[in-house]
Parts: sequence; structure tokens; C-alpha cells
Amino acid sequence: MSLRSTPAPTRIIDSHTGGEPTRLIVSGGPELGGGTMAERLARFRQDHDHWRRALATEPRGNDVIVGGIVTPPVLAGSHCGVIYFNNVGFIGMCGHGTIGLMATLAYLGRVPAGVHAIDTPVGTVRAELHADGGVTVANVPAWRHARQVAVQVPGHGRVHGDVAWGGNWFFLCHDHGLPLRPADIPALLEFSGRVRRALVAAGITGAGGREIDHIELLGPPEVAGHHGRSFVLCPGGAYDRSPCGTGTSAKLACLAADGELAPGAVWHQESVIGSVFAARYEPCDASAHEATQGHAAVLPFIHGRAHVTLDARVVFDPSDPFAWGLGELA
Ligand code: PYC
Repeated sequence: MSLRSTPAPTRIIDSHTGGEPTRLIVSGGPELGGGTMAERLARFRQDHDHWRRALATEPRGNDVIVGGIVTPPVLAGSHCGVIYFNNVGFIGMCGHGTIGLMATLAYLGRVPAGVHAIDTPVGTVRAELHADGGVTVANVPAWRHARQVAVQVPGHGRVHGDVAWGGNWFFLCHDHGLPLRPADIPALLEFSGRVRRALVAAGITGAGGREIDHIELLGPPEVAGHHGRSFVLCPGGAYDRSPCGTGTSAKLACLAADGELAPGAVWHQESVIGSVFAARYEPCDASAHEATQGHAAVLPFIHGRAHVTLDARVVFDPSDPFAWGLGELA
């Protein structure tokens, strides 16, 4: 175990989007340098992972938090960049986190209402801050990679799911047979964990062999007028309290591919705790189709609302053996 020197003052702002927390470093934090967002992410992962552990693992953080660092923009015209992380690593995009980012930037007085471009390691997204505090994220293009892939889940039997990209890789499963209610969350965590391990064991991946690190169980909505409900298992073993922005984007791609939702039609997606995103899509142009290896892609729009819950300075006590997270001991 090594105690690190005390870093420059670091300010974090927490928010939640439909119950799912986001913790953003808005000043201080690791120095990631310039280059593309992918290069900054590589530097973060290689040289500054202790910052991720300090903020997103115990004792300061927990398994549910999605952390992020706000960086200078890469593209001319973008407002900023952001790199998202969690208790086990980094994620490409985060829909609820980007809604939280806009609420945080508004709280700081850094953005007026309007559309702002945000650079991420998987592409530039556009987030519109509305006058009422709501946010609509125009995500990276989403597409379905494979339809109704069968996987044998130990202790459960065979289930099927679509493999789709919505800024992260998802396995979207309907025929799980489980109710998606808060009382069932322990069983849903257990089952979705088994699905994830079964996909790895069966060698089922996203495009280019990328690991499918989010499992999305789908079912009917609880509220009249809504269209679907989901339970999403995140990479670190926690479930998403929000309907999951990237997961809803993946769902839109599947609906579009099956001809079950027209461009512009609104889909209300409930989370397992009942929070809601309003989602729609536009078809993507031909260049996006090339990037998706020939699969038709859609441009998802995810609307939700975040609330700031904490504005704090991070303290690193030099005598605290766990100042950089429990993982420092590993
Ligand atoms: O909203 O995209 C999302 C997300 C990913 C992981 C947790 N939330």
C-alpha cells in the first residue's frame, strides 16, 4: 500500500437522474493532457486509476455511483469532454450521467439553456438543456449487431436476446420470465449476473469481440401510457436505478430494426424502480451505417431530469490507509 501525495483541491458534484447517481469531478482531479478523448481515457486508465477507485469505490464511493471527469473539449465548438467510470472500470457513454452533467453545469452557471456538444471517448453527443431543467441527450448512433441470440443460463435454461450498441454493449432479453418489480431486485441481480457470465462462457460478444458488459431485461410497463420497463445490470454488479440512457438507446435500435417504432414516435421507458425516460430516434445517415459495419443505425434522443445532491471538496487524509479506496490494498 502506498500513500500518495496530497493532490490539488478537487471539487465533486453529485446528482441523480431517476435515482441513479452521477459524481463529477468539476475541478482538480487527474491531469489527463490533450489529444482525443480515447487518448485521455487511455492515460486515465493507465496512470490515474487510483482517482477512479478513490471516487467510485468504498469508503468514499460505492458500487452504484457512475463517476465522471469533465475535461476541456476536443472538437472546436464542443462545450467540454467527459470520461465516465464506475467501481470496476470505464464506460464509453452514459446517458443518465450526461443528463446529470448538464444539470451540474447548469448548477455551476457554466451553460445556458440550449444545445451543447459534449465529447466522449465513443463520440460527440449533443445535450439540450431545457428551460424547465429537463435534458435531452442526442446520443451516439445506436444499432443492433445480432438478433435473438440463444444462450444457456445455468440454473435457468435457454434465453434469447438481441446484442446491441447504445454507447455501451447490451444483451436485451425478453424471455427471462421474471417480473421487473423492486421486490424482485435480488432475483434479477442473480439472474442477470448469470446471463452475463453465460455470454462470456459462450463467447458471445459485441462487434469486434467487445465484451457485453450490460444486461437489459425487458418487460411490460407498470403505468398506462408507458411502453416498456427494464432492469439493467451494470458492469460492476449494481443495477441502474434509471432506465439507462445507453440501454434505452440500444432498445430503440432494436425497435427500429424490427419495424416496431417509427422515427420520431416517443417511447416511455420505465426503470425497475419506476423512473422514466422519454425516448425517440431519427434514422442515421449513410456514414453512420459504415461505422456500424453495415447495420442500419439510429440516432437516439433520451429525455430525462437530474437533480444536484452534493457539492463537495474531496479530502485526502495522509494518515488514511483507505483514502484512495479499498482497492488500493489489492
Ligand atoms: O444511463 O447510459 C446510462 C448508464 C450506463 C450505466 C449506468 N447508466
